[in-house]
Amino acid sequence: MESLSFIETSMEDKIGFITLNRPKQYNALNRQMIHEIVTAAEAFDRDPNVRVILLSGNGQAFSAGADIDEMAEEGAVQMELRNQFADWDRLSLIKKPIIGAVKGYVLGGGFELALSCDLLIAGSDTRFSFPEVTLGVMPGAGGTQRLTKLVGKTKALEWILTAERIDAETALQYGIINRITEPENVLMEAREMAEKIAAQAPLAVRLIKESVHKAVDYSLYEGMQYERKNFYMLFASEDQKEGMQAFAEKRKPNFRGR
Ligand code: CO8
Repeated sequence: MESLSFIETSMEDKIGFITLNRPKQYNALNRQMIHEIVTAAEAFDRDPNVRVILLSGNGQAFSAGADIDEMAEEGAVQMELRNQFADWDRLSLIKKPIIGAVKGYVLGGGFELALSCDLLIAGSDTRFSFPEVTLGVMPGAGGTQRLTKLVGKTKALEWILTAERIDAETALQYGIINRITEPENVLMEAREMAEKIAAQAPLAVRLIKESVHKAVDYSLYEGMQYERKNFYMLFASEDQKEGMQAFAEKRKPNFRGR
């Protein structure tokens, strides 16, 4: 396991683990920490031995959001000049699936980080919220956009305007998370899901992720065209031949990601 300043990383069974490691501050996200998360995710994205990325947090909470001490000193011009959210944009470009294993508080920027994952397993104790409005600001790393696209305008407005805490059951009901489990089992469940995905053909997984994400932004027609191109592209892969040959030979395929 590699320990950076604010995160830990490791790799096992084709899964790249990124663990937020600032438990005394409920994994509050400072700029350096976001940079480390994204840099680690990009390294796993490039590593052919990694097929899925699993993001979790040490301690009781996934993350209590942006580091308020750091944020309190910010100025509008300096954030613009720094291109404050460039790291977050890079996170959206990760091609491999990211599974978030969350528990406890998932607040503000922590909620936005969770919404940047492709799949979410949540502990039954999880509380999601956007408390920015109580601090005189608003979500800035995609919260108003991603939550609205996920649950619709009605609930997004209610939750972001009131800073109400959403429990795991409600999050499941609105499709924010995939599954609920006991908090102590969150990592294990996420890992089981990661293992299932890691066993599939990596190129297919990659293009499925890309195509489903396009469905959120594209018209149905554009999305169908995009899907079709990706479908055709998989027939240029060795794994397509291997997958179909293995089916005919009644054996398990040996996917190699090419
Ligand atoms: N930033 C900095 N420190 C924090 C944060 C935070 N977000 N959350 C908790 N901490 C620190 C506390 O200051 C405290 O430190 P210390 O022990 O040195 O005093 C320690 O963590 C423990 O916290 P509490 O004593 O408050 O513990 P409680 O169990 O009483 O309460 C809560 C836990 C409910 C999580 C509470 O700490 C809280 O409300 N935290 C703030 C939550 C919040 O408002 N988050 C949103 C921030 S705004 C935001 O995320 C904007 C996103 C913009 C883009 C994203 C950029 C990354």
